[in-house]
Amino acid sequence: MLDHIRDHAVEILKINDLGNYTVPTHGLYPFQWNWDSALSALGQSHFDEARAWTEIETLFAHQWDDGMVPHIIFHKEDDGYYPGPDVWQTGRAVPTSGITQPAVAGFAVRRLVDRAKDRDQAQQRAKALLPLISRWHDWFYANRDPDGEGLVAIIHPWESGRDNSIDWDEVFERVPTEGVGEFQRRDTQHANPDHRPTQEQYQRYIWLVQCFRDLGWDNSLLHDASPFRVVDPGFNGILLRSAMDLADLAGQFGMHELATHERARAAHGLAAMERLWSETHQQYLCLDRVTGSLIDSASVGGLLAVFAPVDPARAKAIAKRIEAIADKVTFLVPSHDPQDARYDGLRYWRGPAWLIVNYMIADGLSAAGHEGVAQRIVDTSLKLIGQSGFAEYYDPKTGEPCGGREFTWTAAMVLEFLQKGRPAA
Ligand code: 9WN
Repeated sequence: MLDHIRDHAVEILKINDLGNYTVPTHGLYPFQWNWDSALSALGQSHFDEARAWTEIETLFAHQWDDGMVPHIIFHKEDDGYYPGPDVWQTGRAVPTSGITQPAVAGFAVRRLVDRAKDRDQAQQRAKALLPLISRWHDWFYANRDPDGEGLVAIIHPWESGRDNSIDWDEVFERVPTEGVGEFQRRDTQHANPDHRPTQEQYQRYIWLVQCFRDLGWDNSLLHDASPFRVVDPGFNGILLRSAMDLADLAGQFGMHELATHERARAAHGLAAMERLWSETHQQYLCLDRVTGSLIDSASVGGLLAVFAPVDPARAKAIAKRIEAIADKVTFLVPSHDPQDARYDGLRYWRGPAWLIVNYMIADGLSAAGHEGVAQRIVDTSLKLIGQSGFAEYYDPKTGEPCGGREFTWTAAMVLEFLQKGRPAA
C-alpha cells in the first residue's frame, strides 16, 4: 500500500513537471506558484536532487529588482486561469503577478542541503540562492513593516496562501466590490464552485489588484494604500523559520554577515509574535494593522506559527489545542476551528485540511518536542491519501477530496511524510 502511494506521488510530480518548473495541477493552476514550488522541491529531492534545485532557481530567476518574489510566474500563455497577465500588467518580460506569497524558500533550501547526497552540488547551488532569499526577506521588512515592529503585513488575501480564510472576512468589508467591471472566473469551471471562494470575494480580490496596478506596482506605496493590511501569524512564522534556517546555512558556509543579519531579524520577529497571542483562544490570531486589534478568528494560521521556534509555552499550548481539535474531526488539521459557527468543511480555507500546512505544523511541533501530536497529524494525513487520493484539500470530518486533483504539493508532502514516517526535525 505505502509503496503504491509513493509511486503514485512520484508519478504526479513528474506529470506536473514542465521542465524547469512544476504546475500545482494541470487545468486549474497552469503556471508556477511561489510557495507551491518551494515545497514541491522537497518532494522532487527524493528522486532527483538536481531537479529540486532547479525548481527553486527558476522561481528566483523571476525575482523583482526591488527584491520581491512574485506569487505567480506566467511562463506561457494559458487562458484557463483568471486573473492572467493582462489583468496584473506588471510589465515584466516574463509576466508575473504583483504580490507575493509565504516565504518558505529559506526553509526549503536548508532542508535540501541537510539531506543532500550530492554535497558539492547542494553547497554550490544553495550558496548562490542564499543572498537572493535574504534580499526577499529584506524586501518584506522594508515594505511590509514600515514602522519596524518585527511583523510583516500582507496586503492581499492571496499573499497568505489561505485565500478565503475566515480571518479576512471582517477586514475584507473595507474593500469595495463596486467598480471592478465584468470578469470571467475560470476556477469554477475546473473545480466545484461550492469548494471555492464566493463571487463577492473574487470582486474584492480583483479590486485590490486594480488598486495596486493603478499605483504602478510601486511597493513603497502599496502597504499604506491598501485597505487590507493584516499581520498573519502563520505567514510571519514561516518567514521567521526561514530567517533562522538561512542564518544557520549561512553560518555553515562562512557567510557570517548574512548569518548575523538573518539571526537578528528572527530574534526581533520572534519576540514580536507575542503581540499576536490570544489567551482566550490559546493560539495566535491575525492582527488588523489598520485598527491595531486582533481579529477574533481561530484559524490554522495561528497554529501554523509553531513552524517557527516560538516560545516553548506557546508551542505547548498549540499542541494542546490541536489535540482538542482532533476530538472534533477525523483528519487533522482543519483550516478553521470546527466549533466556530463560520466553519465550512468543504470551502477551501474555511475548514478543509491541507497537507502542506499539516507538514509545517507537524515539523514545528516535532522540533518543539511534541512528537505525539506531530505523529497524529502525519498519520491522519497518510490515511487521507489512502482513502481519497492526492487532492488539493479535504473535508476534515469525512475526508471528501476537494478542489484540484493529482496535486503537486500534496504529492510532495506525502513523499516527505513517508521518508521516515514523519518529517525530519
Ligand atoms: C491564488 C496554487 C495556489 C496556492 C494557494 C491556494 C490557491 C490561488 C487561486 O492555489 O490560490 O494564488 O487561484 O485560488 O489558495 O495557497 O498557492 O496551488
